[in-house]
Amino acid sequence: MPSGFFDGIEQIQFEGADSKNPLAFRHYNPDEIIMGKRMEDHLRFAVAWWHSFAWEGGDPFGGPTFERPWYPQDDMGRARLKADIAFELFDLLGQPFFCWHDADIRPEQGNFADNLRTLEEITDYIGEKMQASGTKLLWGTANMFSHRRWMAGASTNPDPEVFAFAAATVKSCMDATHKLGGENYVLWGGREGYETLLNTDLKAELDHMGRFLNMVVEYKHKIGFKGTILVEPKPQEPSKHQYDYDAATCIGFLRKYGLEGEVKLNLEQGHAILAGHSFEHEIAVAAAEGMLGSIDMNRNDYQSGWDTDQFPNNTPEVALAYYYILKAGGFTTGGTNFDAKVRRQSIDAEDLVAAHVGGMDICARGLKAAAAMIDDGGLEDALSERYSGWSTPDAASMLDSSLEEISARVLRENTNPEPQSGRQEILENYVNRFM
Ligand code: XUL
Ligand code: CO
Repeated sequence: MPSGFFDGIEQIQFEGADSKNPLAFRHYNPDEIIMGKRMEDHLRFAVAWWHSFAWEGGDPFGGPTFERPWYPQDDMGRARLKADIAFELFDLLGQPFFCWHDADIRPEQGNFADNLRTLEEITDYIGEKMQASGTKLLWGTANMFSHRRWMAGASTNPDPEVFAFAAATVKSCMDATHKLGGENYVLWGGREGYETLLNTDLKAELDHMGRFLNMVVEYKHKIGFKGTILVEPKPQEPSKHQYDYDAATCIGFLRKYGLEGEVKLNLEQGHAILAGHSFEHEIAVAAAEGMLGSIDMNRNDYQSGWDTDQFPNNTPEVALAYYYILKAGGFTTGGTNFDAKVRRQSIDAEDLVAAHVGGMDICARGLKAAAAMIDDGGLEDALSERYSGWSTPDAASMLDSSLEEISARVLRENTNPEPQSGRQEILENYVNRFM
């Protein structure tokens, strides 16, 4: 028996670019073949349990605005109802995956034993629903930032008992993810950072975080979890300074603690913007190191400077992100998780559906534009042309020589390179042809 929450909303269909139906896909056509692969298998969409079902519509100036039948979220019966309604949304959208934090799916009981018991109970319940619907788990993660115990961090907390609580919590979430066949396990260090250096032993905290992540990898192998461990960079918010600042910082951290072959990155559009980067920059940095894992798709409000987690609605931005993902070979275990929430005034069930429909459509449109650019090859040709000087044997051998040898040659040949145009506007105009 359906809950009635989505009454009046039919399963979303692909109706093509000319459709005027606000609850239809105009571009997301799961079976359409793009570069030899089904669109659904390229994009690997996931719905985020936290934004769609756990967030109640509050902001710093006011409390909840949403009224949902599964509130208050402090009881197992309502946690099960929330799961029922989540799978009703999945059935309407037909996206292949979802993601959760432990605290999204089970009530917070205030102690570890009860949190573990309720997590195990809801894991089994969700497992049955997954069997019935075919929707899969892209990743699970632990919420180690909301409850007050985490206020000074989880693995970086000055109190070893909080480190221990974090270790136990992550173990329970990895077990649940493994049980549900999750394809990745994510760690986002929301409070793994600091508010003020005056009370922070930065080196000790980094060492604890490095050891913690090694324990996660050791446990992954111990239980035979075949998914990918992902860390998610973000420069600040909630901490003033977060250790996983951006992709480059995370890559340096992973190398320092010997994890470069074990852990990849989950990159989020809004976090890239907060770090002063474009999304495609973060994707390209991770891809260059073979560490591109998965993405959290959203956008920030560009005026506010906050992590507003809005649904994506800008095709050129999304297209460039997928361009660099396709160039890197596309997703393996990763996918496109909508780490995005409807606005505080969007209180209807229809808003929740429409937000995902629009987000999926924008991503599909971006993917098609990205694939068309790859197919056309214009950007790749321009790159080859720009770097063609490096394909000569003389240029290549320069990298194996020394400053003295190079300097002697520059003097001998009296070289004086002629500047070349970077052709930025021409390339930007080229990209716009595909939007
Ligand atoms: C917060 C954020 C998280 C992570 C998972 O900014 O992005 O939702 O994706 O903990
Ligand atoms: Co995220």
